[in-house]
Amino acid sequence: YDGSQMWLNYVRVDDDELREQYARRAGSVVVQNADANESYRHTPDLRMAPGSDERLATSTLGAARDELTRGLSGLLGEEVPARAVRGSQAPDGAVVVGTPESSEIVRAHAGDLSGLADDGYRIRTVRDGGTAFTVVAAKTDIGALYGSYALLRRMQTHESIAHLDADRSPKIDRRHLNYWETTRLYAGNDADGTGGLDGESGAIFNFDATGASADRNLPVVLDRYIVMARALASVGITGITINNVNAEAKYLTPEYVEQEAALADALRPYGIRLALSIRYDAPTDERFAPDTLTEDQLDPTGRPFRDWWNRHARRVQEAIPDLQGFTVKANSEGEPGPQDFGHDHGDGANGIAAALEPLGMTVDWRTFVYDPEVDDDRLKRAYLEFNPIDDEVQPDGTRGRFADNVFLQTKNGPLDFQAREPLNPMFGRMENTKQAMELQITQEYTGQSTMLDYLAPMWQEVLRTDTRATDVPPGERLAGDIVDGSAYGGRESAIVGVANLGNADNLTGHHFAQSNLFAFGRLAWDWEQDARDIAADWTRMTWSNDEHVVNTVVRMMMGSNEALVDYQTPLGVAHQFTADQHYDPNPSQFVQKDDWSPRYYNKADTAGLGYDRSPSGSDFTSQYFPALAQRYGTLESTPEELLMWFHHVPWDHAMDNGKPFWRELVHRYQRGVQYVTWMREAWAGLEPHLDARRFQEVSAKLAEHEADAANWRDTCVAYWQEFSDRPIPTDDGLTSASITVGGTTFDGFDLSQDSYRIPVAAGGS
Ligand code: BDP
Repeated sequence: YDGSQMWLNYVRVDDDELREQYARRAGSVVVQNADANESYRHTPDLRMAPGSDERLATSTLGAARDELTRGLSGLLGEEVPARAVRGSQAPDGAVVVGTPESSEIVRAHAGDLSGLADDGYRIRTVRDGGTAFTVVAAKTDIGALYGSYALLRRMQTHESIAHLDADRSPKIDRRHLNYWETTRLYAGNDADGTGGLDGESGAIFNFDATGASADRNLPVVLDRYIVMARALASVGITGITINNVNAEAKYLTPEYVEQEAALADALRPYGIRLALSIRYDAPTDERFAPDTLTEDQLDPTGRPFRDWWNRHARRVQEAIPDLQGFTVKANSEGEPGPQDFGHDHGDGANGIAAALEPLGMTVDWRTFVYDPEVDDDRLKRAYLEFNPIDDEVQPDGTRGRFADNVFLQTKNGPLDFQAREPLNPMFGRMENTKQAMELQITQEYTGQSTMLDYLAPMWQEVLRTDTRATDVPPGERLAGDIVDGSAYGGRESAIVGVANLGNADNLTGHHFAQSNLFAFGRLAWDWEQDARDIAADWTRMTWSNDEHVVNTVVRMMMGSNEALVDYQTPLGVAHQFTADQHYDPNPSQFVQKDDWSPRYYNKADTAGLGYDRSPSGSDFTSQYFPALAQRYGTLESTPEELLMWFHHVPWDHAMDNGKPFWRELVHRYQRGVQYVTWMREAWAGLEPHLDARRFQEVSAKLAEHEADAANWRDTCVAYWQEFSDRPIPTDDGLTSASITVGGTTFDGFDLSQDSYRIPVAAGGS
């Protein structure tokens, strides 16, 4: 098996008793009126590429029916039929899927669905006289599809389906992906230089405008689009912005829009809506001639700008009626924006929002801005620019200038997707504006497609961070409460993941990278779910239900991010990557400008290491609510994991365990590498239980991972030692692990202590 079905690989359940139970409750599929609703396609000649294994769904209920027959046939090891049934009587042992509108059986047997969210679902075992069957019911077709996947997941993970009664609704309304297809900047790691940002082997979508217009043979739909759509729907993803935030205007041209429309048609049955990243100054692009604006017409408060965007959004909407809207990166890393024309982000976002509002579309306006020319500390800029707009009193007395169809899209941490960051202070302190949290699924800074890093524990840590908002008791406003809108009375909410899809056979490059896409969807649906449970589900669905395999793989996954933190960014020293590549360590590097340089972040000197952001330093800490500001404000009260995010730590500073900082630091590097060694060994032991191809591919990655982790340790420790001027610590008597710095090998890590062998996070939680 090559991983190409991701976690939707339906293998026969080997436990006879369980399989028989499944056959009794899910032995046939009934989806009434599955094809009634066929307003799905706008491209008349849409078809799959020749030789495809996948097929185009005709409707959302049709997709549910097809997935269930396919999935159940695989799980039961025999053909499970879809049956046509009229009336409200379900056949014994069937799975019945639908809404009260589409299905008489659902109407008669599913009960009152009013407590469900529009895209929530109910799964229930129904007994009716002598028959028993399983109902998957929802208010909407897409809810019914989500419920179908949830039922399949239960069986893929070998749970009982004999007595089901579950209602599920998502906590976050919009669960969106951003896809960055142009990532050549990070050349170096992968053969083709995509740096793991789009999985491996290039971009997932194959837009080719020349081909399309030349012979009209395109657009065709590729198998991997459908696998992607099925996989994303199975975890409840609602949309995808298909092009990089560093946007190219070509995505708005008719040649591209024609193909985007075909893609949208193919994904629509799965509830996945497209959105586009746009360039703020696209109106001046000559591709749109003669309908172009001049520079001085880019004033976002003016008619020409707003009308232009309205016209062009309308044109795209004609081809893609359910277009979600636009994602905008403005005045960020050299992208054009309203500030180039004397306006702020509020005016800019509102200008585009006004153009989209009549079309029912939204703007996701990113807040990833920084400018070391004006700030001593790059982290401060976003809050300084966005908070006053959020706080501004409006003519009607309310606060906040951002329009209703604007979401500010803010990265989880204040820097840039490091393996560990404190929460971005924007969460909680932007009370009058809708805010989407942006997480990076693709492993740009977390080992790209070489390192095994299960990111869900980190996301969980972020979403469960207490903002310490002043108007509620501690523990009552976690970041997740803000992201899901509940902190603000159920305000419309969104979460965004930067996707890791590519055209590798398994779509993500590293087989384990699939778990991050899976976990993002699951946490986006309900951020209170546990990262460990999600890992267990994924492992069972993807690898095996063998308990030994599940335990080992889950354990590997659960400690993997902490291990990466240990050898890359221990105790809060962030961004030590070689510039423009973001994979290898380079702590001594200075490039081009301060804040692209590792040295800007580590501030290594003979006194210590780390960035002082306390009130006596850059005072970034004061952007948090007072209780958090206080906590991060002193060396003593800052959690050790974040120490160097907020302080320049003296080499001899006493850590919680009594050791001097220097010693603890080196131990962390070593611990991280040892964890990777352990993962490689643990994986090797699973060979008899796994299919050969995937086993080999992961083994090869783990070997590289181990070498690269050791390189991180050795490079960083060697550089820090130039400043600490202290020997590499050893613990007497107990050796077997060693660390090599600058060609010299040091023995002597105390391996008798579990905490050095495997990070604490790996065992219990
Ligand atoms: C950085 C990436 C860069 C992105 C930027 C962003 O290196 O390519 O464009 O984030 O989020 O991490 O805009």
